[in-house]
Amino acid sequence: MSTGPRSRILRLALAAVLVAAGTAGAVTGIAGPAAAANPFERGPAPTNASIEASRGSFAVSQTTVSRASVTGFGGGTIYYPTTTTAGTFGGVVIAPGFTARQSSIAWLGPRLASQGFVVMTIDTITTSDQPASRGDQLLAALDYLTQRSSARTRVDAGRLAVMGHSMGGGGTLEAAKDRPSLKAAIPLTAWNLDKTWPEIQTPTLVVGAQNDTIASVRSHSQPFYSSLPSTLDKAYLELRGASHFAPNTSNTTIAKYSISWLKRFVDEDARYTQFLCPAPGTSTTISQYLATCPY
Ligand code: 9J3
Ligand code: ZN
Repeated sequence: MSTGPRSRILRLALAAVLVAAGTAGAVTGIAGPAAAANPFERGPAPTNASIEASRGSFAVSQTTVSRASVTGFGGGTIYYPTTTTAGTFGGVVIAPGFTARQSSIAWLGPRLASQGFVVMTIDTITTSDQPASRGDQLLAALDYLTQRSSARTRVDAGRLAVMGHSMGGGGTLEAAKDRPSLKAAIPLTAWNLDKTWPEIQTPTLVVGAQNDTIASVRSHSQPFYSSLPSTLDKAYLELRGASHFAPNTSNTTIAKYSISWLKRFVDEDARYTQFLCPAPGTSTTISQYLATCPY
C-alpha cells in the first residue's frame, strides 16, 4: 500500500468527510450508529419482584460432578440455564462453610442459575479445610467449570465470580485476592483470621448477619468491608436479626442483592444498578447497608 503524499491526502480527505458526517448527525439529531447493545445482557428487564422471586426466567438443568472425577476440590453440582440459544453465561462457584457440604448452600444453585448464570456449588476436599484452602478450591473449581466440565461451552471464561458461606466466604476473599481478573465476589457471613483485604481489586459485596455469634460482623464482615480499597466498587449488606446460618436456607434479601451484584459486575448489566445505587436504606430485613456508589 502506498504511503506517499497522494494517499495521505486521500486519507485526510476521507477523515474530514467522516468527521463532518458525525458532527452533522450530532447537531441535527440524525440517528448515528446506535449505542452498542451490551453483549452480556441476559434475560428480561428486571423488577423488584423479579429479583425477589424464587426463580428467574431461565429453566435450569443440573449435573453432578463426582469427587473422584476432579482434582483441587471435592466435586459439586452444576446448575445451568437449559437453553443453548441465549449465548454463553457468566460463571459462579460457591463454597460451603466449616464442617458443611454443598447441601448447605444448594438453594443458591437454581436461584442464581435461573437468572442466567452457570453456577457450581462445591464440596471441599475435607470439611475442615481452612479459608486459604477454600480459596484455592474455588479457583480450581472455576478452572474445572470453564475448561473440563460438561457445561464448559455454556460458560464465558472471562466473566467469573466466587461466593461462599463462613469459611467459604473467607475463601471467597482469598480467591479474589489471588485472582484479580474475577468480576465479582460475595462473601456470606464470612469467617477469616485475616481481617484486612486491601489487595482485592474485584467488586465485592460483603454480606453480614446482625446477630452472628460465630463470625460477628464487628470482627469479620465490617473490617473485611472497611479494609477493601475505598476506590473499589463494594457494598456491605447486614441482614437484620439474622444468624451465622442465614445463608444456609432460602433468603430473599441475600438472593436479590447477590443477583443484582452478579448482573451488574459479571454481566455489566446496568439495568440492575437501580437495586444497588443509591444504597438501600435500613428496613425490616436490612440493619445496615454501605456502598461506594455510583457504580
Ligand atoms: O465456616 C464457618 O462456619 C466458620 C466458623 C467457625 O466455626 O470457625 C471457628 C474455627
Ligand atoms: Zn490481609
